[in-house]
Amino acid sequence: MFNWFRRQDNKKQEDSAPKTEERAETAETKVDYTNWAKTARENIQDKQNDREGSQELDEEFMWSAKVLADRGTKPEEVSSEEIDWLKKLRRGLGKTRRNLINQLKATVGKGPLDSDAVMEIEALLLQADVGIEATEQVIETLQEKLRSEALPPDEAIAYLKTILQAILDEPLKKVSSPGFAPEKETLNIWLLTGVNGAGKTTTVGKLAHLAQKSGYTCTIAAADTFRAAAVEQVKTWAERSNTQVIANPGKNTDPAAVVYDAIAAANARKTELLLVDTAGRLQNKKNLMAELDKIRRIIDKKAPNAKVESLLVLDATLGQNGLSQAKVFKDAAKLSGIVLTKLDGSAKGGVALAIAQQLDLPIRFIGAGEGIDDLRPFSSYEFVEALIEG
Ligand SMILES: Nc1nc2c(ncn2[C@@H]2O[C@H](COP(=O)(O)OP(=O)(O)O)[C@@H](O)[C@H]2O)c(=O)[nH]1
Ligand SMILES: [Mg+2]
Repeated sequence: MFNWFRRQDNKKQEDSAPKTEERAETAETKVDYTNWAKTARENIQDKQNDREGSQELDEEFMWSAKVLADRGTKPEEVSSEEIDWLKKLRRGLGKTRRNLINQLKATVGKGPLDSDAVMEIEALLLQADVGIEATEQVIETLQEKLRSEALPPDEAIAYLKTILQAILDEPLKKVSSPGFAPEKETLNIWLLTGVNGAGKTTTVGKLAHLAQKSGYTCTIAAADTFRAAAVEQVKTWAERSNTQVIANPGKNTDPAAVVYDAIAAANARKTELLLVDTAGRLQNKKNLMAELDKIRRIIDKKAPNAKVESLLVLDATLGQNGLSQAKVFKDAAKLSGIVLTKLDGSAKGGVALAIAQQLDLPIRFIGAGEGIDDLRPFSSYEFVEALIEG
């Protein structure tokens, strides 16, 4: 069974980002992408018995094929779902990319950056919501490189990509494993936090689906007891992936009590992944943080051996504005990672860089649509390729 949480494993860039030269290598010198894409498409069609909606060899397919080929994937290993996801990612970053890429290419390709060019790039990155600090870091690194050697446009862009990827990967240096998969035969508890409307409940639903597809047993704790409709919403998602939901039917019940019950249920049925949906709003911020703290204490007490992760869900369309919220949660919820949602509707996709740089937390999942399949583990490589194509 394919483990979707580990889809990045065994791919070469997880160990080291492709070198600038590798990234700049053209189709002629490296892989025959056209051939790769054709083989991949034939394989997908064989697997699906050529059913309706099979992949076309269009621009999106070619781009996805190139990304996968460059990561060391074999055309025989590729599934239609994987291609669909990359297409979604690329489409999701379309708005951000279109604002960024053409102008960036024109500027970076001119050779050693003069002060006008630097200002142009700075403005472009800020417009994409990369944030001041991360933008400065990019500019400085780029300038340093271009001062020591004049790069042709392709290589300059490729170098820029490695800088961006390095910023996204920086927070991973502090964590024990670069991947983010639940541990088999162990209770993993993932707490989803964030403000109202960020996409927590949707993310819980999508994660339950990924867990089911990847062969994990999963339970959901409906611990948003503040909003009346929240439990129903979570149940609707859970039905789609056949996941058990633990909820308390009473009104305004204690979320920590729901988590308590959910841990008992999870232990009884040997659940591997317990997803905890939480409220994004209470009477005030202080109450909300106190509530999260209480949930956390219940988990530590009732499931001391569980592998606990606390994920903050952030809405990408908010861009920089989401960051200040994030800082509040970071202290209270002992965050271990970020889920970035709504990339599909955002022209501010660059905010991923600001998040990595300012919050110093790895992005673990990204959402690029409202459908159940529209969430996948984050790959800095794919993200940067989709952000700055070419
Ligand atoms: N376009 C898009 N919409 C999303 C995504 N994730 C969540 N949403 C939508 O955002 C709204 C709020 O989501 P919800 O999960 O209820 O947020 P919560 O309040 O944090 O639980 C819903 O209408 C979702 O369909 C995404 O990745 N893309
Ligand atoms: Mg919710």
